[in-house]
Amino acid sequence: MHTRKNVWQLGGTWAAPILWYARAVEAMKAKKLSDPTSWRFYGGIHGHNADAWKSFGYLSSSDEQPSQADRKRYWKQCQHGSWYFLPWHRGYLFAFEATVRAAIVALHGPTNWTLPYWNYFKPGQSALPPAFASPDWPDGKGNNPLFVTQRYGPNDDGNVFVPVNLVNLNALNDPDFTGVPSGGGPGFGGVDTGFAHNGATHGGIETQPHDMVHVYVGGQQPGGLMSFPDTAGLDPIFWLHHANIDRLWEVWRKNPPSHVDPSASDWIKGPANSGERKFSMPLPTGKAWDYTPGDVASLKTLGYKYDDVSASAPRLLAPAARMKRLKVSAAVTKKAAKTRRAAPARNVELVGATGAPVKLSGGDTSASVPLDPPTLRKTARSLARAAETAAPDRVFLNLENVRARAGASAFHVYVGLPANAKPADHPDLLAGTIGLFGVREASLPDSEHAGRGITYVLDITHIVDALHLEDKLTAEALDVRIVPVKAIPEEAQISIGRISVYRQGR
Ligand SMILES: [Cu+2]
Repeated sequence: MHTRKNVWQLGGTWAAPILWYARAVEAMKAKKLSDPTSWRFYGGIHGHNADAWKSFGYLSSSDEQPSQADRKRYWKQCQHGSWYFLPWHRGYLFAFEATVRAAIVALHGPTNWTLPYWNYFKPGQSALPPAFASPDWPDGKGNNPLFVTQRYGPNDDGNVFVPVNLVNLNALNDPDFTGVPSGGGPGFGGVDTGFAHNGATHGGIETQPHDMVHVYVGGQQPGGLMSFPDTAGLDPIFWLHHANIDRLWEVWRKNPPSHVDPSASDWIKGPANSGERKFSMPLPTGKAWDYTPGDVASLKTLGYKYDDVSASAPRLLAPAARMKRLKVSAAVTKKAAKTRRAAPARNVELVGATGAPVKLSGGDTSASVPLDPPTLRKTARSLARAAETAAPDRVFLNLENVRARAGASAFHVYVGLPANAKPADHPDLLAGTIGLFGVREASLPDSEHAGRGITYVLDITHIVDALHLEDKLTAEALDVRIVPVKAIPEEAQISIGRISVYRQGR
C-alpha cells in the first residue's frame, strides 16, 4: 500500500521524494516525444495543440511525432465538463505515478516513490512549494526541471500562490455526485455525458477549486502552461494539484459516508461500453492499461491511500448561520439524494434568463435577469417552509456558453448587489468565482461541440434565501454583477451566451 503525502510536510524543500521526482522529470524530459513514457508524451495525453506547444517551447520541427496509432489511442483524452472528470484523472495520475516510479528505479532510487499532493487550503501552504519555484537544483546549479517560467500566478507577476480567500470547497457539501445537465445542480462530480474531452458543463469540484487553481497558478493574460488543458500536463506542479483534487474526491465520499459514487452502469463501465473511446494509459512496461471508472473507484484496489482525508473545514461563501438555516436533517438529505438518483432531472424549472449575450471587457459588467413571478413565488414558498422536515428548493445561477478567444481570465459573480454598492463590501452576495480553464479551447469552431463554450453553474440558494428573508425577492429581476479579478483585455473577447436562474426541487 502506497501513501500519498502532503508536499509541504515531507521534511524540507528538497526532501527525498521531491528530489527523486525532479530527477525522474529530468530523465523523462530527455526522452523522445514519440516515447509513450516521455514527459511530453504524457502531457499530450491530457491535451495537445501544436501551435500552443511551439509557442511555449515544447515542440520543434525536428521532433519525431508519436505513431498515428499511439496518438489515436492515448492523446487528447482528458475528461472535462463530465462525470468522468474525477475517474479519468485518477487513472491518468495512477499511470503517471507508475511511470515516474519506474524512472526513479532506473536511476537506482527507491522503489516505493509516491506522488505528493499540494493542499493549498492548509494554513501556510497556499504558496507554490519552494522546490517548484526555484530555477536551481539544491546545489545552486540551474536547470531545475520542476521550475517552469510560464507559470505566472494570480497577479501575472510570476509570484505563484493560490489566493485561498478567493477559492472555496463548497462542492464538498453537494449531496449528489451527478449533476443535472438542464440548468439544475452541477453535482460534486459533474453531469452525465459520453466521452467528453471538452464537455459543456463543469461540475462542482471542477469549477471550484480545480479550474481556479489552474488559472491562478498558470496566470490569466496571456496565461501559462497550467492555464490551458492543452499544455497543463507539461507543468510538473499539475500532478500535485490533481493529486489534491483526487484526494478531495475521497474526502467528499467519506464525509459524510452517505456521499456515494454513481451507480449507473454508464458511469461504472465508462464511455467505451457505449462504443466510444476508451480510457487508456501507457505503462512503463510498454503495455497499455485500459480502465473504466468502476476500475478506479476504490483506492484500496489501486493500492494507495492519502495520509489525510479529514474534512478540512470547507470555506463556505455564505455566513454559517444562513447555511444552517437551510440545513435539513441528515436523514432528510439522504432520502432526498436517493430519490434524485432514481429520477435525476425531476423538478428543474427555469425561473428566468437574459435575452441577449453579455460581453465582458475591461472592468465590471452588470446584467439583469428577468424572473417569472409565479415560478419565483414557488421558490419563496419552499424557502419559507425550510425546516427539519422539508428540504427547500435549491436555486442555481447558470452562466451559459461562456466563450473566449485568448488567455484564461477569472471573475467574481455577485447576485443582488445594489447598483451603487461596492462588491468588496458585500461578500455575502458573492455567488462564486470562475476561472476560464478550457474556455479558449471550447470556443474554437472545430472543437468537440463546435465552439459552444463552457457553462458554469453556481449554487445561489443561500443568497436567494437571504433576499427572501429581507423581502427583496419580490422584484421581478435579479441583478448579476461580473467583477473581473483583473481587467479583461479587449482581445480576450469574452462573452456569456445567456445568464439564467433555475430552481430545483429536492
Ligand atoms: Cu486539471
